[in-house]
Amino acid sequence: MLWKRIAAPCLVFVVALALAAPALAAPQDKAPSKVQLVKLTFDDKGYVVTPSTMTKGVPVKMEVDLGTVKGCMRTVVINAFNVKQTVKEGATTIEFTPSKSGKIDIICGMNMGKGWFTVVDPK
Ligand SMILES: [Cu+2]
Repeated sequence: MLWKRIAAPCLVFVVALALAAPALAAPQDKAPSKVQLVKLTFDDKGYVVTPSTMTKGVPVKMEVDLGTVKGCMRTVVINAFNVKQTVKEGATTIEFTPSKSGKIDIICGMNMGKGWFTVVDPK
């Protein structure tokens, strides 16, 4: 019977495809590397980063609070990571990846406002 000779290999092929499909469909890109969310505010002493410790090599999203960070303080400079960004309404996130550990300074564009945070090596 001809149909059996054709159907059997066909069936094997279909089963093999079904088994392979989940592997093929699995996303090839790795899970997105985690992001460190921090907040930048300003008090009577200067910039305040919360939390004040970040991990080296992990991308940072720094959300700037326009309610306390005002005027020229909105030009945020982090020389260690080549960051110089002026935030404004609708664009309050500063993104960078800490490439070295230690005490990192934040200053405003005119070197008036000051603050700092700490970067630690990954565990
Ligand atoms: Cu300033």
